[in-house]
Amino acid sequence: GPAATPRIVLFPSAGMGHLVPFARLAVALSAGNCCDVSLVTALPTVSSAEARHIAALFAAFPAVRRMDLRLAPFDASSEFPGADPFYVRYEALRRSAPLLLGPLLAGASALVADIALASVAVPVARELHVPSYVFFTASATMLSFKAYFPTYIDAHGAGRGVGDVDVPDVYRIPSSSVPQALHDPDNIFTRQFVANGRALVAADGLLVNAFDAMEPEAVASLRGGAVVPGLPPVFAVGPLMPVKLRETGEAAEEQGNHRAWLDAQPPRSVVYVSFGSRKALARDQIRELAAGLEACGHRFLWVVKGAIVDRDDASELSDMLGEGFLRRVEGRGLVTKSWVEQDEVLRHPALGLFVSHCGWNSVTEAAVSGVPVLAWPRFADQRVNARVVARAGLGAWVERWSWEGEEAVVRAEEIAEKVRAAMGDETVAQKAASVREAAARAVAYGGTSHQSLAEFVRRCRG
Ligand code: BUP
Repeated sequence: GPAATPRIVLFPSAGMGHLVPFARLAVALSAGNCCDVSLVTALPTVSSAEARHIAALFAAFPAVRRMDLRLAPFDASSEFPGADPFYVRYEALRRSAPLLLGPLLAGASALVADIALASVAVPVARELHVPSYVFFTASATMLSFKAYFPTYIDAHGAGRGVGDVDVPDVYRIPSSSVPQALHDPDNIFTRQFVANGRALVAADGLLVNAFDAMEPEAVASLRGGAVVPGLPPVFAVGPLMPVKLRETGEAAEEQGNHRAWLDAQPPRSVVYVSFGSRKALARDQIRELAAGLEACGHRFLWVVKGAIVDRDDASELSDMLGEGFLRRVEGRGLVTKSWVEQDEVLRHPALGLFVSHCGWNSVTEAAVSGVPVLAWPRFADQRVNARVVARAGLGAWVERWSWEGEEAVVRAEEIAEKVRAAMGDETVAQKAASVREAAARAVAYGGTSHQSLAEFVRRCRG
């Protein structure tokens, strides 16, 4: 009979690092591949950035169906005292998912669940006879680590701290690059991580926002069965393309200012500095970074974050940065606490370097734009991603610049020196440009990622 339109339900977890790639996938499937797409939105969102992004997405792409979930307040304070609010949200979603999924999946041809929900969503979808796919929003290398980690734990036991983890045919991840939380078996993140890792074999397929040419070992080893035997098909569909959304109100005004300022700067002259949407730098590190940017002599655009959840961030820029800083760098440096359209910033011709925490979305955006990265990973998967960046030639990683807490504050002089070196490095710029070309080939018609996405849609069609 005629090929039916696949009805695909996308179920993200929480945080911009997950919502952004899910929104891109929704648009790629809906506008790009004629699927009937629903996006589950759990309300209230943890951050206000998520609420704005959701509103802008549905306004721009009315064909994407909205499935709102009103979540009951979930008090995790006794069970997981002091836990990160985003991980607490994952837990709330995981506990509600068995009840919620039935109605959400009525008539669906496939579920695409966020990795943070995998161990709950995959078995429930199976019971409902709906094929389930897991979307991994980080690197293929990290996916290989996640898939392999339960095997490592079974062999070495949990609770003794985690040593180097030799992911078969991918790479030996040094203990120092293993996400910090995983050294503690009782951590909320560790429990979720191991359970979700075990669930991968039971899914009908895995989607990852990565592309073959950037992480050839990881993609090949996942597909070839070296990492874990019996994994389902792996669809490397990245880098998923940023979608143009219209900001409104104050955010739009701020963005107009950034754009106008960038337009006035010479080509490849600006250092863009951002550590993502998840964690603030320590106050003394913010001061050192300010001094480093001042000393490096280059123009810069710096997104400063003062708190984990944006709504809690009441700190004043001038207090964080120190007396007189903003005045001294006026004209040469732009510092903002508000959201910037990062993918647009990175594609601006004035951009010369991206000092980044290496959240995976940021890395994919740097790859799309060919802007070299100076990697400064801080937690979770970021050291693993930083190594991908360095190995792929997208940028440099100063391995000493590292986790918060374990490492002394990185001093201004060293920051200035490394920024100057990276800005003057023509080889780095050329290699980053070739990563951009490889990314463009992957997503172009007939490219590896284009084909992977088409194959995924074919399977959903049944
Ligand atoms: Br901050 C900020 N503007 O001002 P990552 C972030 N972003 O567009 P994270 C903006 O949010 P996880 C801003 O372009 C990227 O798409 C950025 O995701 C965008 O890091 C996304 O880079 C941030 O993966 O999330 O936020 O630390 O830890 O889940 O990777």
